[in-house]
Amino acid sequence: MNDSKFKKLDTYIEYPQSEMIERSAKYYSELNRRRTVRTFSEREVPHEVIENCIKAAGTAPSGANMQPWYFVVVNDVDLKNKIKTEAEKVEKDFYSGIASEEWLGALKPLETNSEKPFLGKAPCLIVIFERKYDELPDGTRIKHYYTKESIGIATGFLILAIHNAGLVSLTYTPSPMTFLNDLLKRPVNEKPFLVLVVGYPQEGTEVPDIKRKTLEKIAAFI
Ligand code: IYR
Repeated sequence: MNDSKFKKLDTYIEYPQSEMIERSAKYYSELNRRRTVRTFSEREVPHEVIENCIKAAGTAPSGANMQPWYFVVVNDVDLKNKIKTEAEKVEKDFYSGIASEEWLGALKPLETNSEKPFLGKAPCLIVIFERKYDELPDGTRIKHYYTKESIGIATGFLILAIHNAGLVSLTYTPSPMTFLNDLLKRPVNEKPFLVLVVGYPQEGTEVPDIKRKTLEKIAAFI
């Protein structure tokens, strides 16, 4: 039996070259105004927007199309505060011992520390889990491939979807993150990948005055 089913590619749109150039320039400019923020307003975000953004993330390409991701959206205030408490515990260890002087030096311009008020304040935390394998009801394991690459791409899609919707986000990675399995009751085949903090920026939010590397520094055309 041949179970490989193909259908016609009926979603592709070709643009005239001039339009391609204009669209690519506009898209760059749109992405270039995105900034990661660390101070959030408490204002609620529409649930439907978050659903749409996660659907957008779920369109990412993945190894063998295994779609090895799971998104847990945390709006519950108690749960957010529990995440904050546990995250601040691991951050205290990080800032007061685990992190090398070199690492702390690299973080200095960002002015981060072990306190993470945004985890309690932002309306929405999207905890992204990497699913190492799927399990059928009979216990058979379905192996996933290139899970890190796949989930990284999906997370990128999510960040851009959030930006496109007019919200801001923070890619937050406490280490270790295993407390998220316990708090969110996720199974052992899921590994926390990243916490995407989502919401509106707090009024008067400031961001570090950083520069992006130039094209010459990030690409070669040979
Ligand atoms: N998780 C810590 C440290 C940290 C690490 C990196 I790499 C950053 O880009 C920012 C922070 C914290 O969030 O403070």
